[in-house]
Amino acid sequence: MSQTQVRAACPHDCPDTCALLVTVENGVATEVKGDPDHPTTAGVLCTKVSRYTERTYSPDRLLYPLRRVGKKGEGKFERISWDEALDEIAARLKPLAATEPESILPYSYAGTMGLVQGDSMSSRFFHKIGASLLDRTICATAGATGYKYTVGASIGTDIEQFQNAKLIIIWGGNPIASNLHFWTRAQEAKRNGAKLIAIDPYRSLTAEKCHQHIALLPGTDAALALGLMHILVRDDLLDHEYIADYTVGFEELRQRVAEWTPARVAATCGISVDEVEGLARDYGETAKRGEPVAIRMNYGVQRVHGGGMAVRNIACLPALVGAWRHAAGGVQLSASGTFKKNLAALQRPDLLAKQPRTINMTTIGDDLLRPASPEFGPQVKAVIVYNSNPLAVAPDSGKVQAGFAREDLFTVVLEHFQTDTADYADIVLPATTQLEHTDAHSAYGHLYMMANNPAIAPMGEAKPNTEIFRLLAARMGLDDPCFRDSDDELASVAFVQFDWESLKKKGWQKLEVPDAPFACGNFPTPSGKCEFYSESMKSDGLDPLPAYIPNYESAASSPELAAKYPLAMISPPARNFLNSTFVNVQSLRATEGEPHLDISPDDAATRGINHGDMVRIFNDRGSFVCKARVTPKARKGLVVGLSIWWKKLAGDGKNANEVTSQRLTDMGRAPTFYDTLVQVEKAA
Ligand SMILES: Nc1nc2c(c(=O)[nH]1)N[C@H]1C(S)=C(S)[C@@H](COP(=O)(O)OP(=O)(O)OC[C@H]3O[C@@H](n4cnc5c(=O)[nH]c(N)nc54)[C@H](O)[C@@H]3O)O[C@H]1N2
Ligand SMILES: Nc1nc2c(c(=O)[nH]1)N[C@H]1C(S)=C(S)[C@@H](COP(=O)(O)OP(=O)(O)OC[C@H]3O[C@@H](n4cnc5c(=O)[nH]c(N)nc54)[C@H](O)[C@@H]3O)O[C@H]1N2
Ligand code: SF4
Ligand SMILES: [Mo]
Repeated sequence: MSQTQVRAACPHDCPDTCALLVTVENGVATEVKGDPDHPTTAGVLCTKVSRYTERTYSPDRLLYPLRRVGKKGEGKFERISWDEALDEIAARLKPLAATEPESILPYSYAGTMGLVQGDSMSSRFFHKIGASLLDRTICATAGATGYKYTVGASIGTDIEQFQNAKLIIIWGGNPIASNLHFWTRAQEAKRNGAKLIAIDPYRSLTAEKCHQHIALLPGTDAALALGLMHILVRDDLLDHEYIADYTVGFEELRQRVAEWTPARVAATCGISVDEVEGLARDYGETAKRGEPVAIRMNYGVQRVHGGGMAVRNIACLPALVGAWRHAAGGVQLSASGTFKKNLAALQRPDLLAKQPRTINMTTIGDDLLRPASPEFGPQVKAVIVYNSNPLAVAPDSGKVQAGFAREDLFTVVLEHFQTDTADYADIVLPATTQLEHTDAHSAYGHLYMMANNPAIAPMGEAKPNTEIFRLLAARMGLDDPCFRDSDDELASVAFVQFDWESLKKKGWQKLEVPDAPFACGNFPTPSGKCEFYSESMKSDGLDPLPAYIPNYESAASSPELAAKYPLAMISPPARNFLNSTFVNVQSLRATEGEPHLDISPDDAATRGINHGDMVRIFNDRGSFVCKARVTPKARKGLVVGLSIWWKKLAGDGKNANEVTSQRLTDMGRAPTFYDTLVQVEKAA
């Protein structure tokens, strides 16, 4: 019997990007475990990925190309050969590429975060044919933009420092579910005497385990941060030297935050004045004592109208109190900007003959239904989906579904499984999983470059995304030599200055960066300082100072809508799923049970809803049905539907995105999933 251990990396859209060790016996992967030597993984994987072999060897894996034989959405397909599949796709795409290439749209996100199987050969292909560009906004661009205006780039506190902080604010994140290895560090900090505070409208698994939980109304974080700044200034809990040396706009900021009295903030956020005052004191006084204060901000704060501004306001806090002086102080939203990725070499934007239009993935519902027009350009006539499941994950799902149901739309889906989206495909192509292909990874929650070596041969006739686009390029007659690069050649240019051969052997390698990135300023902003006042925002038509932008949908900003739909709904990640990935893994779905809606005892009582009742959640965009859990975890006025369910695995074939909207954030053109008013009633 032959047994080997292969070094790999977790491909999922999770900040932790764990280092994996895959045990292979006689060509079969028998175990996937965490590398004990990798400092952040420390030998531990989440339940999802410790079951990765169950997913890879699932009897439901797509193993052959398929052609649709039923109606769109019905899920009836026949097996065809790769030659037939490629011929048919080329025959459909060629005339479009020759006449109006922008009618072809790639649709992809982060099914794999790999730099090779993500966007390398695929981008080259779409660039060469002149397809529409996709604005990949569905997750993080609001926050990334707000952070960039303030700090300069997605660079922050190293996860490997958080255990040394004396105060950790977990702001809009649920790390027990979505950033497990950060939670390990926070626990260590707690054992070392740190206080943990969660800021979250919902009593999440994480909020439950912190010393304090501040349950503000969704979308009011920007106001809370303004209130904290007000108190820090009022009580002189500031690091004047840091402010003078490494920030711009303090005087303007001081005037702005004067308006944000604790009483006004408390009323805006739906919390008590004591909570605002106490949080400011904890933060400012701990910093004043010279102890590290750290914020783990996460994406939960930025899925609302003013999400970019909320991130910007929070990102101002560490500079005010000089928290950046400490390696364990500051804030982390994403570490992705620390990596020097070589996207131009991977994706070759130089292959573009001219700049095509850009379509925002968040508004795919409307854009698939849009006719040709001078402003929009040609109607979308072909969509190639890979690494994404838009039918389940994109907002305003009724429209997304109607768009994909268009008989005249040609849809190709590259997938591991027959997802909701694959049901609408004309051609489905089987893709390899992380155990079956090569990749190079950066991360957004730690500072290691990672290598993924293939552990097993591709299942059935599955092929890596890269190979599929290589074959398609050949079928389309694209003969540029760049379409012949192997996955190893692609991986070897993934980063600026690194050695792929040695990374492959070692599995991971830490970036060489200072422990405390902004201890002495050096912010990558235009001024080189932390920008309380931002000229760039001003020239982009935004308020140059921290501000509060209320939700589109709230009692305060839209009272008429709130009269009809009085409950704010959020739909953050379920612990055992990863977006819509893993929903079809039986053991993980069994742990999650079935789709639920958490509703407060008060809101349930006024609606005659009992624990376990089936309820209908609705607004003008749509509705879905699931089981109510009456629980004080949801504050009054809030309902929570942990996500993202496959529609076809939910009782009524619908999920939370039936009611979310396609409206965009204040900056970054991102979705507003958590800016949604609904009504809830007992289902008939
Ligand atoms: N297990 C698991 N892990 C995941 C994922 C998954 O689906 N499952 N998804 C991955 C991806 S793609 C991402 S982007 C991250 C997302 O994970 P996080 O960055 O942690 O963000 P969210 O899950 O959107 O929300 C986290 C918390 O924010 C809260 N929240 C909602 N609205 C607000 C608000 O207005 N203000 C504040 N302060 N809090 C709010 C929610 O109640 C939730 O508890 O996790 C990644 N990790
Ligand atoms: N209501 C609501 N909606 C949300 C969110 C929310 O919190 N609430 N979160 C949003 C966020 S943060 C995000 S990031 C998006 C996530 O949206 P997506 O990035 O679309 O994530 P997934 O749903 O996990 O779908 C990824 C798909 O890629 C496939 N895949 C994985 N690896 C490969 C591969 O190598 N090749 C190919 N061809 N396919 C592969 C998987 O099988 C899976 O079906 O959803 C967003 N939607
Ligand atoms: S999903 Fe996240 S926690 Fe789980 S193995 Fe992958 S990187 Fe690690
Ligand atoms: Mo995300």
